[in-house]
Amino acid sequence: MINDKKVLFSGMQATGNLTLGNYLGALKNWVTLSDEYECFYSVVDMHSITVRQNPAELRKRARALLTLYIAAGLDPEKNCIYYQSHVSGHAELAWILNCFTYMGELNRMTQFKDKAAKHADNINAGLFTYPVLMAADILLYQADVVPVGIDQMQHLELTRDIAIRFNNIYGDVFTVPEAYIGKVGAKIMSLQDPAKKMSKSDENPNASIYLMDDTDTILRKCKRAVTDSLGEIRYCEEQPGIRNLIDIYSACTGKAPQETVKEFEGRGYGEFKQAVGEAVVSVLKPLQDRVHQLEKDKAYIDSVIKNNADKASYFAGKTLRKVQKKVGFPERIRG
Ligand code: ATP
Ligand code: LTN
Repeated sequence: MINDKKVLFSGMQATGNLTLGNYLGALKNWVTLSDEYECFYSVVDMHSITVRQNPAELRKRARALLTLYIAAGLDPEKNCIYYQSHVSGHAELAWILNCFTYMGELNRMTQFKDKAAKHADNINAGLFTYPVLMAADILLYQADVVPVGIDQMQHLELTRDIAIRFNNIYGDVFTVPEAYIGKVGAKIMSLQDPAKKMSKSDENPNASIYLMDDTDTILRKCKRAVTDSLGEIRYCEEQPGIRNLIDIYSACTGKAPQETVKEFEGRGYGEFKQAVGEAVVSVLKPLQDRVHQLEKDKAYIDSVIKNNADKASYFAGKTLRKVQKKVGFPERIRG
């Protein structure tokens, strides 16, 4: 608990351009949760280097992501928005937790298997221990809840196992975190293949709506979305393309899927796709305007980066010192 509130931790990697899926499935939920919890939202740049990055590009994307957190409505006075690499405690705790994690556990991680297959020329130890760094992120702040997509559940289960294992040896050191899976927009699918999730690493740019796409591009991508030949707007498994568009429209307008179905009863796909595009624009345009506004204020963003890194370091340091003592590291002599 911090300030009588439960603690929430989440993070995103600054790799690729963020999609509507990232916004509706993650960022938007974060904003809703930010009143109820004491929140830490990190730009997890240390995770990013598990695959090769262009340094200038990574720096640029990391700043853009941090700016986007604020533009999406996370108040940096209330939420700790910071770069993971600015708080050395993440790496320090990750090392200790590495010694409490088994090779067999890490070998079972499906994300590792996927990424190792994708980057066969660079299967580095960091990629293998990626979930341990993620566990360190979460446990360092004694987080109670962690909003994540379903794809990250396996990593969260591992985090819980590591925390419980550590607590069993040393007493109650870590809070054992729970996952929080949002309902609305939980899984936005690709516009070109509704069997696949919309993903920022998709090679086909028409498959995803990027958060910084302009109005014409958004409308065009929605118009070209793959649907079916049934010609009826229904929310069902047999029409995954239409179902996905209903999900997008509903998430953008705040309506329930059934309400959306009623609204478009008897109308054609062309008209519906246009409405979906407009609903997306009505959400993304103000977000983009805020991003551009914030980008102009370099000093403000710099102050957020500094102040929040200090705040995160303070809380991280508390846990880290406790853990170091428990495992038997000699106390530092100060003064
Ligand atoms: P990549 O393609 O690089 O794997 P990604 O687009 O899948 O990236 P992540 O960085 O893995 O995104 O995820 C960031 C957050 O956004 C996670 O909480 C994840 O669950 C959520 N998210 C990603 N894609 C979607 C989607 N299509 N629908 C809903 N939520 C999503
Ligand atoms: N692995 C996550 C990003 C991530 C994260 C975290 C999410 C790193 N550390 C801690 C929640 C909590 C991803 O790829 N989406």
